[in-house]
This record gives sequence, C-alpha cells and structure tokens, in this order.
Amino acid sequence: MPDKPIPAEPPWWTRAVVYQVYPRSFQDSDGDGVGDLGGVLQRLDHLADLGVDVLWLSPVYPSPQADNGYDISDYTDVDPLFGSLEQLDELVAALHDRGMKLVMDLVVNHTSDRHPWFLESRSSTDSPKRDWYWWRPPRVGMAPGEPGAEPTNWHSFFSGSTWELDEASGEYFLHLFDRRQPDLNWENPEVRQAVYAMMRWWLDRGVDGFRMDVINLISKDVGPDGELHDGPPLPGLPYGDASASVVCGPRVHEFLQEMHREVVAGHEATLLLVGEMPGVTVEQARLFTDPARREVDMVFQFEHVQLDHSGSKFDPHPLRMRDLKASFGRWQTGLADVGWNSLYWDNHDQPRAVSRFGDDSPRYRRDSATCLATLLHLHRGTPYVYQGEELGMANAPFGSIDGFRDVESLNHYAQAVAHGADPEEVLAALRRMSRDNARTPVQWNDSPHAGFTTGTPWIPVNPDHGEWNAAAQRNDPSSVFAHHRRLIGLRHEQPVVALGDFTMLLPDHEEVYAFTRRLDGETLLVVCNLGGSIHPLGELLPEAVGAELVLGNLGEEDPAVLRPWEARVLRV
Ligand code: TEU
Repeated sequence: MPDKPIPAEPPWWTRAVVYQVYPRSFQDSDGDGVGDLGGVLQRLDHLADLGVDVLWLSPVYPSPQADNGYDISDYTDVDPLFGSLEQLDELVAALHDRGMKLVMDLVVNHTSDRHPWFLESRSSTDSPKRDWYWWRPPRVGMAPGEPGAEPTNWHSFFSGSTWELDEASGEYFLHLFDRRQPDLNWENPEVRQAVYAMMRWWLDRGVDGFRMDVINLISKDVGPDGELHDGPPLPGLPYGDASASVVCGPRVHEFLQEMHREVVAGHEATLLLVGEMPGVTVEQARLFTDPARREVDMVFQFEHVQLDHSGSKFDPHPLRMRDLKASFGRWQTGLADVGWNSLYWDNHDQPRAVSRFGDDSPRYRRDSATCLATLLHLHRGTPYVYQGEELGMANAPFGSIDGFRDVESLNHYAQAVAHGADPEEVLAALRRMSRDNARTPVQWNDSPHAGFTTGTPWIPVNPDHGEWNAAAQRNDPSSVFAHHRRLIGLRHEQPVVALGDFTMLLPDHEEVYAFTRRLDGETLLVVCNLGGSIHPLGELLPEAVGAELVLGNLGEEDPAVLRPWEARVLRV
C-alpha cells in the first residue's frame, strides 16, 4: 500500500483529544454532594495539564434527573443543581482562553416527561403538540392497560415495554428508554425546527459543537398510516427487538443533513459533531461520516463494548482479546479512506476500562491502564478520555442493590427479580456491568471524599482513592496520568499519529496487539501485550527489536521480550 500524503488541511479534530466530564461526579463546589459547573471551573487546570483540546460536558440542563440529566425538561437553561447559565458562559470563556473547546450533550431523541412540550402533548388528544410525540391506541380489539395491548411488542433499552399507558386518554406513548423519557416524533417538521432553533441558540452562546445522544434512533420506520411493526421475539423475554424499526431508520440521513443545513452550515470548520449511535454498522458509519454528505464528523459505535455481552449486557461473558482486535481492525479499515473513527474505552455508560479490558489487580492495574491507553491513542481516529480514566480509576465494590443509583441498573434488577431470576446472580452482573461503575466521584486526593465534596457524595467514592488519586499522580512521571499526557502530546506533535494509515499485524495472535501507522515515509510500529504472559517479540516481530522507542509504558529492558501489559510505540 502506498503511504498516504498529508491532506492539504485536515480538520482540527483529527489532532484533538476530547475529555468527557460527567458533571454530577466530577467536582462539587457547594457541598451538596453533587458535582456542578463551579466544580468544573475549579478543575480546568487538570484538563490543561493533561493537554486535552475539547471538553464534552454531559447534560447540565434542567431535568428531573430520572436518568441523571438525559431527561431534559428545558433545553435552554442550566439546572440549579449544576449552577447557572452565567457559569456556563464563564466555562465557555475560560476554556476558550486556554485554547480549549466546549461540546454540549444534545439529547433530542426524547425529552423528559416534565418538558412543557410533553405536558402539552399529553394534555389532550387534540393538543397542537399531540403529534410531537408518539401516541398510539391499544392493539385492535384490546382494552387500554390489558396485558399485551401495547401498540408494539418492543423492549425498552431500560427494561420492560417501550409503551406507557396514559390513563386519561387511553393511549400509549413511546419511550425507547425510561418511561420518563418520551420519544420525540421527528416525522413532525415543527419538532425538527424547534430542535434546530435550540441548537442555534447554543452556538450563538459560543459552544463548539454537540455530542448527539442516540441520534441514530430519531427516525422510526413508520408506515403511511402511522403503523409501527412488532419486532422479532427476544429469547427469554415477553418482548420483541425494536432494532429494525428504530436503529438507523429510513429518514435518519435526511434528518441529519437537514440539521446540518439549518444549524451547522457556515460553522463546520470550527465545530465538532459526534453522533452517538448504538447498533450502527461500519457501512452505515461511512455514510454518516463521509464529509461530502454533511451529516456528522464522527460516530460513537458500540461494537467493541458489546463483545462481552451474550445477548444482554447483564449477561456478560469473558472477552476474547482476539475479538477485540478483529473489531477495532474492521473499523479502522472500514473508515480508512472515507469517514473518521471516534476512539473510546470508557464513558458514563460503561464499566471502567481497566477493570473490564485490563487487569485491576494491584500487580497490573497501572501497567494495564497505560497499555490500554497507548493502544487506543495510537489508532487512527479521535480519542475520548472519560473522567478518571486518566487516573486508572476502577470499578467500585458495590454491595447490595441499595448501593446502586442508575435507572438502568435499578429497572433491570426489579424486572429480572420479578421474572424469577436469582437476586445474587443479578447483583453479580450489575457489579460487573452497571453504569454506576463509571459514575463514582473523580478521585482528586486521599481525603475522606477524595476531594470531590465537603458534603455527602450522591454516590460513594471508591474506597481505593487513598492510593489512586490525581494528587498522587500529577507529579509522578510513571503514573497513568503522566502516560496519558505523553500520549496526548504525541498526537499533537506527530502528524503520523493523527493522520497515518493503519495496518494490523499478527491478526490471529491471542494477546499481542500490533499495528503500524504510516505517513509520508514515516512508520510507527505499535506493540501491546493485552495479557499477563511474556511474549517473544524478537520472534513475532523481528523489526521491533532494533527500532527506536518513541514511548513505552514500562522501563526499558530486553527489547526482544514483551512483558505483561507492556506497550511500545516504536519508530522503524
Ligand atoms: O446512551 C445510549 C445507549 O444506547 C446506551 O449506552 C444505554 O445508555 C445503555 O447503557 C444500554 O445498556 C445514551 C446516554 O449516553 C445514556 O446515558 C442515556 O441513558 C441514554 O442515551 C438515554 O438518553
């Protein structure tokens, strides 16, 4: 394959690293136990020190907090829980002063059931906003509320049916997530215009883009008379799979192109648009991220974070590293010439990467966290660092169900136990997979609540913060934090890291993940050991042995031997 020449002007985000702040768990500034914008403002030095380019802020809008802010009741304000609009403006200015950008979370597949639009829609069957949501009568011949009378058999992402009965009208409304998150009807042009107006309002305030929540679910496959179709039955559940009707539906590209025309046109050079897309395939992702189509810059795909699911995420099985390699490799190849990848291990919906893909035992926690980071940051695409990932934060030791806070975990527990599952087994799966693992407070120091709050944290701090915290790592050159800083610096300094092509090596090896990145005659060879065994690198990849070490996660020793969880970036 010929080396790729450097394109004239690659978009700025090809060299950028994004840091995700989940504000509720980042830093509390007023002692109420919940993180807030004041806290984010206090901790900007941490981000600057790390060297990231963009802050993606999970939702801070007014919300009943049924899903920690992913249930929005007002799109153009800040919830007092998190602070004020003035503080948001302050954050934009403070980030811009430091050369960083702010990307807001855009949650427009659904609103909160407390949003005025939904209250109005619900108020009567002939409300002018009735059609802003998905209202349907019971199945033909059945009474409202009768078991099985739901308009379709769809299973919600958060357990149970996707339909909730409104007693007053005898009709059901659709919610792909919790019943307090009704889906907006994007078929209605007024809905779309209201969303675009809101997006323009935020851009006018100075924000630099959007992370679009489940944006590939906005178009539903609806027939000419409004019919929606049952999905294939889900094994072991009294529901069907809605995917064929809601994932990348028939009008999704049209809607995103319209959004681009109405909101983004003219600003594309400075903004970042990332679409979160559960169930997206690599072929679809090429379409979504082809710059010529003007939809989004990159997508969050889910393939690699579902490899350890057997059907449901709460039925996990051990991950085979080979599957992980194959998946990443497919996405790298699939978006090599057209489109762009987002790279992530962690976010607020996933268990902690070091516990899931690495080894969080005392022996290998630091090494596996730095190895995973090297692997991710050296791929072609834009890396995302989730708060605490740069510190090697691990899953939390949850006890009983009372320790969990997340609506997905709580709904799943209630439903599974009601259907006869063994509570201890359900808890074991939650401890491994619950989103709350990612939501324990950021560990700033070794003080009682890790420096997160002076009050009582809304979810307990992980007791390992005495050892694992930012203060301990900031000036330690061998820390997970320092390693992230070096990786981010490398992407900024070396065009080959940002733009080089990608070739997988040793595709069938069970533990050694190796690849090259090439650009304009320069070649980097990246070698990572995703396990606790020693591998004869000299035999596997002889060219690695004499190569110059650009960055490694363990001290230099025998160049012909790859130690457990060792990662090396080499210039050949
Ligand atoms: O998540 C969408 C999504 O499909 C999953 O990650 C989901 O949250 C769950 O983990 C499936 O098991 C987005 C947000 O990131 C998430 O926090 C919200 O709860 C969800 O949308 C609804 O807005």
